[in-house]
Amino acid sequence: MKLIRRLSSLWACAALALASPALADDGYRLWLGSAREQTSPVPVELSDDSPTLRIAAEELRRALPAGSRPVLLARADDPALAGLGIERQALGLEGYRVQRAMIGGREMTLVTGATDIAILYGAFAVLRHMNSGGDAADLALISVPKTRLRILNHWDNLDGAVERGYAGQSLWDWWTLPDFKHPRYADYARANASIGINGTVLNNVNAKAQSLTAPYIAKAAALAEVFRPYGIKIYLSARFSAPIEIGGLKTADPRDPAVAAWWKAKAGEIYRAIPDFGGFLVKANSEGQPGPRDYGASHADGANMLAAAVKPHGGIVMWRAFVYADTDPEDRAKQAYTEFKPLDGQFADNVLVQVKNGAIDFQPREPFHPLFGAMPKTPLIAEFQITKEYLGFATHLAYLGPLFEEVLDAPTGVRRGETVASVITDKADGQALSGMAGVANIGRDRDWSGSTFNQANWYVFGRLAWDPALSSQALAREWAAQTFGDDPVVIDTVVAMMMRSREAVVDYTGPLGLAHLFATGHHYGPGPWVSDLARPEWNPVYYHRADKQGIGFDRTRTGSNAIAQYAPSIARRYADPRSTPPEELLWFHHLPWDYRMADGKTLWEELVRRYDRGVAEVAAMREQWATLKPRIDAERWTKTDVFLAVQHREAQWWRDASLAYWRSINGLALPAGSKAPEHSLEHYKQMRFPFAPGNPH
Ligand code: GCV
Repeated sequence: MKLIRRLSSLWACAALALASPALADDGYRLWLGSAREQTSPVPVELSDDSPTLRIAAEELRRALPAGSRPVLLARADDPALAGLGIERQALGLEGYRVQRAMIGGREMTLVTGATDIAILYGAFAVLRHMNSGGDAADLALISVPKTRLRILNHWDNLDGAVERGYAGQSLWDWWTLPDFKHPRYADYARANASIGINGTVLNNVNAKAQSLTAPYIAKAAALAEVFRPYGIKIYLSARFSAPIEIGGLKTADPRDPAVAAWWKAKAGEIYRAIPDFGGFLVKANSEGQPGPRDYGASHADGANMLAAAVKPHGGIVMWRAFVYADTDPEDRAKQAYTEFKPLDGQFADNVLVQVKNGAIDFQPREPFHPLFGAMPKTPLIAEFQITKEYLGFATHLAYLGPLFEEVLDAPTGVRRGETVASVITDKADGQALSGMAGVANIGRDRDWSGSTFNQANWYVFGRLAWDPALSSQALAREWAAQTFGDDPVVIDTVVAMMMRSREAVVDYTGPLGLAHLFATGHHYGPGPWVSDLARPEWNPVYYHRADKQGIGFDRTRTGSNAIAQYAPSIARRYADPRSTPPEELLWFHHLPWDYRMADGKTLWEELVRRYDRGVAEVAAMREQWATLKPRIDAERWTKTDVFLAVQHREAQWWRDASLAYWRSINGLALPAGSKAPEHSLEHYKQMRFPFAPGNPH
């Protein structure tokens, strides 16, 4: 009996070893599964020939298990499909349908859509289905994207550095382009197409005018050629003063006809090289960037002038609403709304206003931006940050699905049933443009995103941009299964870790609605004490306003009254600390340290409890990950294990430094059971990180 048990446990170990990848996995393949060694690949037929359909066929041949039904890839208007009742209109240009069908007397799996790209999306949907536990025998998939534009924003500089990038140098090797098209460019496009991303802005919004010169247009055109069969359009960030810097003009005033003519000619030049160029993204009059306000013109004047230049070619302009000025004493959280809301209705029909998810800057938690719902006559595109500028760079594990979902699901209160998601998705009656943009977390690191779990943030962004109604938890499962294989223990454990991870970061960096407490420049470690920077709103003390009596930013009527920028029902909720969700409490209220929370604890006790909870969550993640050691390849397991140890140490650092500082202000003792910070406040204040990655210099 003993021997049998021993043999069966040996067998179990061997089976586990076989089931888990024997070879190291460097993460390059992302969520796309490894190709099967196919001795007799499933027949995949094309009703027509095109580079895109060939890619779709190749993906299916590589991945479908032998013995699956033959597949037909056919456009929805193909006569062979007549009689199948496919509603072409309902699929739009990018929607796909996958079903079992009798075609020419044979039972086949049909993958169809109005365009080749839709069919490619359908092919990837089949793979997703199969690799996340779906059944090949019963394929019936249908999906139509809810947004038109699903775009990555690369903050990549021409010298190869990536602003707020933590995964190595820029993917684009500008030096060897346009001659050498590195194979990773196609792999990047493939990964994006697999999750429905259909556009990419190649260069940083803090743009150099040179990106619009002939040599760089040729380089962008080479990338566009690689991306085209994958349905990915190229966009460029445009520097508003380019007519002066590379055009020899004396002004960039959008109302000057010579300036408009220069942009028109420039657009013509770009479209001759890239006929399907998507258009421009612009950061204007923000953080030192030039813009129309330099000439007394409005953001609408600037955007419309550029929009007129690309309009004849079918291009668009994404004009960022991320503006705030050091000359403006108004609460920074209010400035974008104050500037843009009055411009509603003044933008050309090929302009979208690009609005960050919150009114400050990609904090681990921010209430949704009040511009959502406030500009009904203007298409808005929501901007999220996939790269973790404020959530521990590449090393900390923070799955951003719940953050994206929380914002997308937020009711605006403006119209019945309206949410942020419904503002930025296609409307039955309305604007032709809609979309989601994500600041990419992709670089030249072998695993693309600096860590395995960061790949999940790229993945969830694409999937939610396709359909914001998808659940972040379901997407975590989908990603985990495709990334780590079908072991249910791995999937359950990984998903549990992911779903709590973002809240853990909130807890150890800025609980209860505190925000922007980061050290200067690099935004990595804590710096709640910082008060010496030139602009008031660059200093953490501006945001937390802590003094002996209390803490928090009063954004009610007695303070900056930022709450008045929300619809009345939302403003009413935020007006009273009792009805403000605890997670957003100190974003909206300045409260005494002994303010009583709903459960009777003081604010101070609750704050400390949350810092401790954040550190404990990371400790728990480490323990959970440790249990997976025998089930995951050594390379990915070890990297995550080491990163979790770093995160644990740094969560403790965040908690200790923050509490040391708060105590220096309020003089309060720590609640019973809570450990004193390891070092003095001075110690934390002295810490420096001169070479932290991603920091613009
Ligand atoms: C590209 C924040 C970041 C900057 C970034 C800016 C923006 O301020 O720290 O690096 O600049 O947002 O979104 O324009």
